Amino acid sequence: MLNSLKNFLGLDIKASKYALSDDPMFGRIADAKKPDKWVFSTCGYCGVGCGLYIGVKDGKAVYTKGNACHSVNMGTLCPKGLSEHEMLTSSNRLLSPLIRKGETLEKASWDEAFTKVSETFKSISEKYGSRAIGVLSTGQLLTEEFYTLGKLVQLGLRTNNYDGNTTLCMASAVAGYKQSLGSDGPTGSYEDFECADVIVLVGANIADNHPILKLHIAKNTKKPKIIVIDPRASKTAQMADIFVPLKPRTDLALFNGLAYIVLEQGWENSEYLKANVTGLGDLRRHLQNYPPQEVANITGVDVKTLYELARLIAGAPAALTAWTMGVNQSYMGTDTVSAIINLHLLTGQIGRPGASPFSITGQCNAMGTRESGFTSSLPGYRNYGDEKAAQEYADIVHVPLELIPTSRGYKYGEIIGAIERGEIKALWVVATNPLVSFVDQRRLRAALAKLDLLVVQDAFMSDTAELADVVFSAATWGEKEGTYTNSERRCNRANKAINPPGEAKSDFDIFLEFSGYFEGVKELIYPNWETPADAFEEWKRVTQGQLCDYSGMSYEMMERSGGIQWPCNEQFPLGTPRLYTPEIGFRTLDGKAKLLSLEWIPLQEPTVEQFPVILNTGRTVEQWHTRTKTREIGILNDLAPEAWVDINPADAEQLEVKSGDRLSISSPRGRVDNIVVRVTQTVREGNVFVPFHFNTQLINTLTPSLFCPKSGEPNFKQTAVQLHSQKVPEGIKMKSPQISGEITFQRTDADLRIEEKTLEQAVI
Ligand SMILES: Nc1nc2c(c(=O)[nH]1)N[C@H]1C(S)=C(S)[C@@H](COP(=O)(O)OP(=O)(O)OC[C@H]3O[C@@H](n4cnc5c(=O)[nH]c(N)nc54)[C@H](O)[C@@H]3O)O[C@H]1N2
Ligand SMILES: Nc1nc2c(c(=O)[nH]1)N[C@H]1C(S)=C(S)[C@@H](COP(=O)(O)OP(=O)(O)OC[C@H]3O[C@@H](n4cnc5c(=O)[nH]c(N)nc54)[C@H](O)[C@@H]3O)O[C@H]1N2
Ligand code: SF4
Ligand SMILES: [Mo]
Repeated sequence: MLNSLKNFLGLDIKASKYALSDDPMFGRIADAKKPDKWVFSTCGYCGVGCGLYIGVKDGKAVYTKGNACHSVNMGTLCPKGLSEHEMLTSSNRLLSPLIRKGETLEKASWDEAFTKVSETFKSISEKYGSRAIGVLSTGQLLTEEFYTLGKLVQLGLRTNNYDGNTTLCMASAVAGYKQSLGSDGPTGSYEDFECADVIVLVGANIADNHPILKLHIAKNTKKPKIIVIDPRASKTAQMADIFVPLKPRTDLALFNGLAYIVLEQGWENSEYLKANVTGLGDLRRHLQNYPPQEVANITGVDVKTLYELARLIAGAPAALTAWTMGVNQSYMGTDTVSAIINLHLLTGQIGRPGASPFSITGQCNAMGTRESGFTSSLPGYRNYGDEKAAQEYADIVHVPLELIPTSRGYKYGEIIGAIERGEIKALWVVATNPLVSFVDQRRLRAALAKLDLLVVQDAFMSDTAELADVVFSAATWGEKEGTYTNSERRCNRANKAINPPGEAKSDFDIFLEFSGYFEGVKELIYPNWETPADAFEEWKRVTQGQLCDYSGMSYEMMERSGGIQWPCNEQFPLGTPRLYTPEIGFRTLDGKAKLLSLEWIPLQEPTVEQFPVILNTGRTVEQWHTRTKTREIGILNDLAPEAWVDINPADAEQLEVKSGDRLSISSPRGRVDNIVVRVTQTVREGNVFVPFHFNTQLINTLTPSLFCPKSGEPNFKQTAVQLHSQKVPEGIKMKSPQISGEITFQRTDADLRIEEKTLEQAVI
């Protein structure tokens, strides 16, 4: 409550020309904005899953306020959460369906839009087969909507060429968990940040991207050792006790090296290994290829630090490793995830408070689509090709077994390839904006131009919607209801606070109504469904007995307790903080976790004379992805209105640029101009960092079509590029390669401990 009041104070001062009075729930509020009611909900941006209230006045959302009683955020919100209601009234909202007439998109009725799309889907199916329809979705719908969409695509439209932006994001974590532990599912809980003795953050810049997680670290009374592994001295690196600025894309070798040292020193947990894992002998042999000096050469992390890291992780009563995109977005993302899990298995750092290999989820409901979405697995973490599982699912939902797909269709990148080849003729894009977020934009744009039909379902006029033949106008967060599941498997309520604008409909209603345009489909897959609650009730039955068991949950219980962590069932009626405890076994056939022998591979697009610099891409706290939601919100956009390039002083000097100048960046795939220079020690020589949010400086023009073969996740984080100064007409180019020079990361604040370290030369 104190936090709530503090937050409001800021707003009150700003609005001081208005009269103030007490709100029974939240204290002093300007009368002009004083809500008539507060609606319980959950943040719709990132996977932290903060609990909040939406303040509604005269049918409009006027406030967003952290829920002080919520275990995830304890009353606080980051700037995006605090201003979330503002995006609802953005000028770029879609108010009705649209159909393309020549060059322009014109307003249409829902019946016209549904008829046009269903007729085209049917004729394409008849002519080329149903798999000529592709669907791309997201991690930002409600679970009830994901489940409804999955059934429509797989059982109604009968195409398995269905994937989502989660393949740009969490797919490597999913595939890594599966190959090591037998199932997807983040193993830990936020409370592990509160009780771990060692916290390792790998390729995870939580200070910008999951800011509220820092509160859980702050609650840790053990003064945990914080280790940050990132080639860039991110804001998160500033809070590290040990900052490990490894060379880009060498994490797998680093974790293999740490595993080597653990075994060499006898620091493994033999008792745990004997009872719980297979593959130790093979791993021991395989790791002989990763002795410390070799790993130091690959990673640029010195041998002494390697021993120190291994000792800290193995010796800690409880160690937590949390990772995000620096690990997942890689051509060896899946195996890097498994290398992290290997180390945790070897040291028995799993299944206990504070001990976990823990992926932090990106989007608000990426978990919901992983579990229910029907893309990388059958609903409820059932595997494709498992006949028993398919039969079980068919029986629960009363459909013939023949309808259940026996294999996964194309992954995101493969869908684009199939469009290029003319194999996929129609694409339905739901709540994702590939024309900013996917790699190799020129290639993507050319592929999309080949489609017979592009349908985009969005709440805003996105870059992709602008290109569509038909647009379905969707409601968004605050205008519809259902559940989100966050990084720690906590399922929470997101309630409807206001009506959608114009004729926009909830995604749930769109799927239900659209299914009625295909004969017999609605009756078969949505028997008597009317509201999202109907989908949730079926979802509970579908998950009963599965690892992601929702059967013991209810909406009412979620609101009362601020969300519930699955599995929640008769055995765990209040939910479960962590997986793979003595009560929850591994989901492999023999019930044991697998130690895997994993090979590090050098950069797949190495720097060359023409492209001597490594481009790293990522995020900033103020913006959300492709900015459809954040670009009109003053407190966010004013702080980060355009892209910038972080460049090391030595490189800046060579290019003769200073902060505030403009650069162009080129790669073998294209060129991006007009990027503001920020000279900084946070990036190493030969490396630059650019946020990917901005269509004005579309950085994914440069990124390669290079994917993890197991997960299909793109390698967004390393692109070989050339920098061109825009100060002189011809431009000055970077010379190649940079051989000498050392980078020193500076202390930025007396209170923040960051090790002053010298780095090995950056260019690989
Ligand atoms: N403000 C804001 N918050 C967000 C989002 C947003 O758009 N805006 N998006 C949400 C989503 S969907 C996601 S997926 C998360 C992403 O959250 P993060 O993964 O934290 O975000 P990124 O900035 O993409 O990348 C994280 C870090 O990986 C580092 N990195 C690059 N290459 C390597 C490498 O080879 N090894 C290692 N160890 N690290 C490397 C980068 O330098 C960067 O600091 O954020 C979520 N939260
Ligand atoms: N270079 C580079 N590229 C990256 C990344 C990177 O680190 N570097 N990160 C990747 C990652 S991790 C991710 S997750 C992706 C994100 O990439 P995208 O998914 O393309 O990004 P968003 O802007 O979140 O797109 C979501 C879309 O859904 C719409 N929307 C919002 N709410 C609703 C709703 O309720 N219903 C409907 N129908 N639509 C809605 C929004 O307006 C927006 O157009 O970007 C990836 N691209
Ligand atoms: S940390 Fe994530 S969930 Fe929490 S308020 Fe910020 S964006 Fe929303
Ligand atoms: Mo993501």
